[in-house]
Amino acid sequence: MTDEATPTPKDVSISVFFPCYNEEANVERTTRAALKACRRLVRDFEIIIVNDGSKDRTGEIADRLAAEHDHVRAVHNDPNLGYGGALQRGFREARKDWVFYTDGDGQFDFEEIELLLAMLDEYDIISGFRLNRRDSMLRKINAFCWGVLVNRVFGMRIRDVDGAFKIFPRRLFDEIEMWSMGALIDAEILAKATRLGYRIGQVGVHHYARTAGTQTGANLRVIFRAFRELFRLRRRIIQSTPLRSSATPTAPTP
Ligand SMILES: Nc1nc2c(ncn2[C@@H]2O[C@H](COP(=O)(O)OP(=O)(O)OP(=O)(O)O)[C@@H](O)[C@H]2O)c(=O)[nH]1
Ligand SMILES: [Mg+2]
Repeated sequence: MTDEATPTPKDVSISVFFPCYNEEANVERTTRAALKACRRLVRDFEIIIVNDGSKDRTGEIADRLAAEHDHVRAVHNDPNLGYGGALQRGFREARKDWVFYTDGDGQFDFEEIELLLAMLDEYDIISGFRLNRRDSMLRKINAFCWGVLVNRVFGMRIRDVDGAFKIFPRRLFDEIEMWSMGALIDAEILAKATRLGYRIGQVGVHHYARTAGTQTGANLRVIFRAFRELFRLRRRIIQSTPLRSSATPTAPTP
């Protein structure tokens, strides 16, 4: 008898990656969660741990996990390149038809990739928005204002631009160059994809409190850098990225 709760793995090939900066307390758990979800959900996958110049044992643990599991690869930025530099590395390393990324600290549930996969027939990109953002009120207000600004600046309507739970067709990264080394990387990619005519679907996903490791994403240096980059980025994107009405769809994996 077939177990109805376990879907047949979907016929897609997917690279799953997550950036890790000083995540020695999380990287193993995150990798195991990614493996479990991918085995259940997709036919063909690779998992890429992007160790972003960590000063703790993250790199060593990532290399051990890669040696233990055929589907796992570890890549290392040395030195640390920042959040944008880490995402860029993951997107460039991806070899499968689709690329999914999330954070390496376990704040999202890999099993919810299923929600994104279910929308791939209709959209080119799926962007997850946090249903129950587990952050302080101040951080939520900052993020809301930042989101309104970014959407206005780039003419988009994305509910959670920085929600780290997105899937892209890999061919997008053959079409665009990525410049942002900081927190603006998500906005940059979505803005370029929008101009190039990629259809972006959105779905709510759950967000969990960080249970280990230290928070760095909200520090002031990161926020100031993002503001400075925003307006420079807008000028450069308008100059360099053509406006197209629709993108070529990703062919299903044979
Ligand atoms: N802050 C930061 N994170 C990086 C960097 N490179 C990779 N990362 C990873 O990017 C992900 C997001 O960073 P977080 O510090 O968790 O940001 P956040 O989720 O906004 O903040 P928290 O509430 O602390 O979890 C984590 O998996 C980090 O390990 C970097 O240079 N700086
Ligand atoms: Mg986090």
